Amino acid sequence: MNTPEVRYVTGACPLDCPDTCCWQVMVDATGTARAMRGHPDHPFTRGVLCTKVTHYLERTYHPERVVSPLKRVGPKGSGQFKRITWEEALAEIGARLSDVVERYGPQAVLPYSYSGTLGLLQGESMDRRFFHALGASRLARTLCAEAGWQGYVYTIGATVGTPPEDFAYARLILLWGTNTLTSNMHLWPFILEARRQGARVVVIDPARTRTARQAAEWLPIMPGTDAALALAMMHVIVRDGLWDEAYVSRYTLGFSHLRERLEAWPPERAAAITGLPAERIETLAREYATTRPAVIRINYGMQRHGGGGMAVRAIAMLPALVGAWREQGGGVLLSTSGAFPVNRQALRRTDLQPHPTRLINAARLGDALSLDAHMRARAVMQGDPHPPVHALIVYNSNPAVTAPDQNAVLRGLAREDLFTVVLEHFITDTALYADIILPATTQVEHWDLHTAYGHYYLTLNRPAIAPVGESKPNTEIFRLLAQRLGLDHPALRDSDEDLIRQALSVKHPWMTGITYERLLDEGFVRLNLPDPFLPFAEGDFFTPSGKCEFYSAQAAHDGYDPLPTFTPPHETPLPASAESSRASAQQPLALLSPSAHYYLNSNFANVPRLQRRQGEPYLLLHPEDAAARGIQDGDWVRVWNARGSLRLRARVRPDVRPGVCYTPSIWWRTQAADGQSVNVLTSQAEADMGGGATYYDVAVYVAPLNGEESHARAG
Ligand SMILES: Nc1nc2c(c(=O)[nH]1)N[C@H]1C(S)=C(S)[C@@H](COP(=O)(O)OP(=O)(O)OC[C@H]3O[C@@H](n4cnc5c(=O)[nH]c(N)nc54)[C@H](O)[C@@H]3O)O[C@H]1N2
Ligand SMILES: Nc1nc2c(c(=O)[nH]1)N[C@H]1C(S)=C(S)[C@@H](COP(=O)(O)OP(=O)(O)OC[C@H]3O[C@@H](n4cnc5c(=O)[nH]c(N)nc54)[C@H](O)[C@@H]3O)O[C@H]1N2
Ligand code: SF4
Ligand SMILES: [Mo]
Repeated sequence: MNTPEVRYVTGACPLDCPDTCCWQVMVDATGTARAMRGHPDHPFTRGVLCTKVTHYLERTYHPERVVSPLKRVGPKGSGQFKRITWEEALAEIGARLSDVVERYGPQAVLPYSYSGTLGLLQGESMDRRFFHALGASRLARTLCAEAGWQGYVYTIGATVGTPPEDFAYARLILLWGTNTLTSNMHLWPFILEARRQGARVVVIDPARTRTARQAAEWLPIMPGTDAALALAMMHVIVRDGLWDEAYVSRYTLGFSHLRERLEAWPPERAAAITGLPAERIETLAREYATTRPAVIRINYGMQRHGGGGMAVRAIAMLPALVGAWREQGGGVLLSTSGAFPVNRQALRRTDLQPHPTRLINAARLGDALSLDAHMRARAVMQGDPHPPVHALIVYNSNPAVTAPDQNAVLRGLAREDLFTVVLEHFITDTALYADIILPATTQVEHWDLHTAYGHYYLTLNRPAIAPVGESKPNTEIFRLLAQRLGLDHPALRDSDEDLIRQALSVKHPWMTGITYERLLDEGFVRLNLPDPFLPFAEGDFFTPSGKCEFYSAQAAHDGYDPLPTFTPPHETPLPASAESSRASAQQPLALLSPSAHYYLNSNFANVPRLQRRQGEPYLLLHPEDAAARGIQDGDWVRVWNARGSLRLRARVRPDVRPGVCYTPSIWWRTQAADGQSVNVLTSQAEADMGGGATYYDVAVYVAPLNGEESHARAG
């Protein structure tokens, strides 16, 4: 394929997506990247990239790309910056950070990063070392997955699940709170293969997503109630003797306790909570217990609720109860991330901390940036609310639009006494508040190493082109900052190649034979797992007992119910009140703001081609809810609660269950006529486990834009 004019460079898609595609970048003789394609030999990518990333180079070569350091010259948020040199930028950051450290102590410095890249190097190596050596506050990265991760771990022990390729063998597939065609599209061919062999696909989602439209059946569950459904399914399975006695007795813990608990969960009870008919819960349970192999795909969307951790904990029990783990193509998949035994400690070097510093919850950035100690205390998970945050360093994240309770976040970012540095590709809504913006490289310009959370391959990302403008990789920027601040530990000077080798330096059977040299040669490598990989066919769970834990002593120790239970959502009005919402415009609706098809969180929202594909932001409403509020399809509506207010165009369709409204996310604030984006409505409240964010557990009021004054402005 390679001609002298054109070469193909292998890399990895860095985005926060379960598919972690292996890509090839076509580079011409001038060193310019021309096109992207999926690696044809990668067994999960199979030669295809999603529409978004096919146009990744339109981000790299975007006319608005930040190509040099910038210094703010107007008020925060005004967007007035002037170009400065790297030397000037580093000198200023060095002086300002040293001043903050001297006056308030190093914990007044808060690093804030999230999932702009999932690369081990650019996301969790030299950055962490720098902040650890400085003694800065630590960040609990809780925006996406924390609650469900914890719930899954109580039951299974680690985030390991059914290999995605094995979905092809399943005969029943429950897509439970996941929009596969949008957020995990490379799983779809395996689902189609299963369907050709007669598999039935059932989608459990409050919205009739593009995935639900392709399924045999859509079960429009009320958000935040999945644990009740799982408990009732288990009730039916046990009541009707459909459980796998041999599997349960050998490989699970606490069945007798579970059985007792399930007595309280007849389908009628779950029906009242979930809004699904009791008969359908019965038949679903029986279908699930009697179809082999049966697989469940849950993803992280469904756990961004007050009870999200418990919901995942309960669902993750189902395959053990019916023995689904025995078969290839049976089981459950939340994430595969727990299977990668890479040496994260070697990358992050927590040992460089002078002492364990305080831990701040990313989902409470608004509170964390407050000068009010009581508010700040809510954000501090470990340690002291003092001192306030006086310096904020943001990279791989755009919290001005992605973090919950946006107005609280913006109040913090607008503090003139807060010194803010943002490492970015663009002047995002967050970078608008920076004192200094540093130009970061994109994935085609730097090295990285990638695990995955939707398959079992490691991928090496090679730079395909030279850095655009004066941009530098995050790793290099933190090396330079360490130098500037006089931090002289040798670990702060390791090269990117050193970092890759350190990440791979681990003795584990699943890593046997996986070396840097082999990755350079092959681009991607499957973990050294058995083939086929049936992780729990014979028990071997990663829990303390080695069994699937229906009863978890660890959960009890951590202050949770040791058995599965239903933890109600914080705000989502449950069906009883949703009924009345149909009668009264005064009643709140549950708001969901899941993944937009052509954006990835807030990435690509500034790429014109993808903006055109995605269209305008809108609010999907059920016709009954729209009628009760006098809203017609196409009307402008106001959506509000005590935290904020937003204008959206109504789309009235029976594609969402009554009592729920739905807006894909995330647009930038600066793109909206009213300067507002969806997270003005979401809350900083935490899920039941792990301090996880609760983006989809939100009550809102909706009214036609002109008639709004006639409605009570309830809080
Ligand atoms: N195109 C695209 N792909 C993406 C992303 C993107 O923004 N755009 N985001 C990426 C990221 S960061 C992540 S974490 C993953 C997330 O992957 P997913 O979890 O699959 O995606 P979400 O859109 O968050 O949520 C999936 C579905 O959950 C439903 N849902 C919400 N609450 C509940 C509930 O309580 N119960 C049930 N049963 N369903 C519920 C929503 O209606 C939505 O259709 O996707 C990744 N992929
Ligand atoms: N309402 C609502 N809010 C949500 C969600 C939702 O579904 N609804 N989803 C939530 C979820 S699942 C997640 S994961 C979070 C994501 O939250 P964020 O991680 O804040 O979201 P992104 O939009 O991906 O922003 C990443 C930024 O990192 C930058 N970036 C990318 N690569 C690099 C790099 O190599 N170096 C540097 N310096 N910068 C880089 C990108 O330009 C981008 O601006 O958002 C959450 N917010
Ligand atoms: S966003 Fe997901 S589907 Fe698209 S290229 Fe990246 S990993 Fe693949
Ligand atoms: Mo995410």
